[in-house]
Amino acid sequence: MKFSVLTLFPEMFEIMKTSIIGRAIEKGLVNIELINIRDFSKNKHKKVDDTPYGGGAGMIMMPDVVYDAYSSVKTDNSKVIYLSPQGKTLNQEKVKLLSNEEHIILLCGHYEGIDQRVLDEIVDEEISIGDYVLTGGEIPAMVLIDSVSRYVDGVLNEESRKEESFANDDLLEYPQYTRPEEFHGMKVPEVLLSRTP
Ligand code: 4G1
Repeated sequence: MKFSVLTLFPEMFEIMKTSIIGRAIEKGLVNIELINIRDFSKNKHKKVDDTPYGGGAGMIMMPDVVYDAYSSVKTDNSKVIYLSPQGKTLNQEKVKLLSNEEHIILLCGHYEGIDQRVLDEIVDEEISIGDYVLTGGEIPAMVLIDSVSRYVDGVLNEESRKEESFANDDLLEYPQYTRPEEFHGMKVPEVLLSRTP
């Protein structure tokens, strides 16, 4: 499964090379292509944003720069997702559906957002990770990549997969314990002691 991330801060995604997703990348199961939107600025100062028509605070990302970044990665079977607080909130059902996509292009906003015209032209779907204010769409993009990649064949070990259909999918799990049998005076429930570790 391939993700192409359009962002002003590609370095933020280095963290994805660690842990389970990192291993999936090494195995070639997941491919994360990072596109720095700033590379598509035609301006000599590499400007990517401008003041909003109608006034107001902050800056808006310019449509042409975003469009050119998009054009550099789009194929005939790409799905373009704009991470946005206005989108429908991501849930596990949506995560599963997205795992069937071949190529997902993730557009990350910064400042006060992106010029509406380029969004109208290129975005297939707007998705939010929740109702709070963030400084950019990068962390939401990583949340989506992490949650969707778990469903790509071979990313999780067999154990986690089997457990998944019973426990995680219901988002209902029992409290978990490991050694020691007693911690700060609290014991592992008696019923669990006859079973591993
Ligand atoms: C108005 C939160 C603006 C934020 C109302 C969840 C938040 C992307 C998300 C904002 C963002 C509320 C998300 C806000 C996000 C452009 C740059 C939008 C960052 C931006 C409740 C800033 N899930 N936020 N605006 O946070 O991108 O996906």
